[in-house]
Amino acid sequence: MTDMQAAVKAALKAQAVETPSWAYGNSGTRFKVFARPGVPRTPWEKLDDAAKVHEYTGAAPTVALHIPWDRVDDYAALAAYAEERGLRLGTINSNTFQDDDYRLGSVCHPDARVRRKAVDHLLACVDIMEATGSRDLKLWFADGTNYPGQDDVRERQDRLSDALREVYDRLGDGRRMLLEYKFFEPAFYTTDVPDWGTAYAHCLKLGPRAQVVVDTGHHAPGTNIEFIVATLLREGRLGGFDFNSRFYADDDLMVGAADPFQLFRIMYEVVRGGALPSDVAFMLDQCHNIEAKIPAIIRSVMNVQEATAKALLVDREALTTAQRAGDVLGANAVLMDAYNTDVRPLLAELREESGLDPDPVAAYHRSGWARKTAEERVGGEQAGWGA
Ligand code: PSV
Ligand code: MN
Ligand code: MN
Repeated sequence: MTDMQAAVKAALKAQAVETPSWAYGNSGTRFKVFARPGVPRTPWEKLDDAAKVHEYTGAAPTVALHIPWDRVDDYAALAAYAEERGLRLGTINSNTFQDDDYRLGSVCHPDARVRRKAVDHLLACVDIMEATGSRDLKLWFADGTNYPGQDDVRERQDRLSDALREVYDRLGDGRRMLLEYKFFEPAFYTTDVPDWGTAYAHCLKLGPRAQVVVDTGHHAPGTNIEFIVATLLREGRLGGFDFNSRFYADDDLMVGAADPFQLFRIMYEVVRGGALPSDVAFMLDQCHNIEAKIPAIIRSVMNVQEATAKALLVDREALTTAQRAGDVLGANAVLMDAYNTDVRPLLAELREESGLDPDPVAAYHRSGWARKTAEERVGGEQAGWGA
């Protein structure tokens, strides 16, 4: 084994991908939600499924919660349950978008009563973090307007700023606030946190524990996401990723499925930016509408690993030499050589060295978990996006 291969393996061994609780539940489009036998009915059962993903990949030790989709009476008990399964509870995602009161927004709403209600929810999430031991609070706001003149867009920024300040000041020691942007939807004219620049400006004002989250599905077509990643890393403000794939808009398909080359370019900037390892959170934010959920999540973790492996294989010295010499094609060739490397044997070897099956998807299918859960999880209501 060359030094390079050993270094690549060590970096891959240390990489962890956080899976989202909601990806284990049913989801769909506004046209139809296709229910699947065996889908979890409770947050506890979602953790049972997440444990399978970690068991076969060895790379998914934490699970993000969405509040109130994952509301339980005792969050410390949920954390203990996760621990018994070799997991930890991860990022707490707030939800200020599924209440009638939020028709005109949440923390940016023109009515102070609604703003108070939204901020109180965020503060409740801060309390939950203390019970779960979560490091990160992830905020995404559906706030915005649909029509020119509907509200004062500058004043909405002031309201947002006040809300973020109150929540930031309540964060416990070592906790972080991750602010997620999205350029449209559900609002279509203005969105109150539409882009990394707006998120970054708020984070900068708040303090160092406020960081930007890049959801790969939240950009206009053609946006150079790796440039955003490079910039945020350079400024020390990249909190993490919500990984998924898009063909059109916020499709939430498996990461690395629509555009594996883009994922590689993003991971190259992560490696280049010295962020592997780092505090950057590598999270999935996906919904599996027509496919089996657990194998899709396993595949997604593998896709992140493959893109990372290729990024780590870039011959940085050769690249720098070509870049400094102005060798346009030579530099491009160095990058493409790494991208075109088949890293699957390397990852299979790595898994075997860690006592895992080299083929996590096949191992999961052989386990009989899908059949067992379909037989056992009968009665009750299956979890779904929004429940
Ligand atoms: C919004 O589109 C988003 O990406 C946010 O992260 C939400 O919390 C998540 O989707 C819900 O699926
Ligand atoms: Mn997201
Ligand atoms: Mn999204």
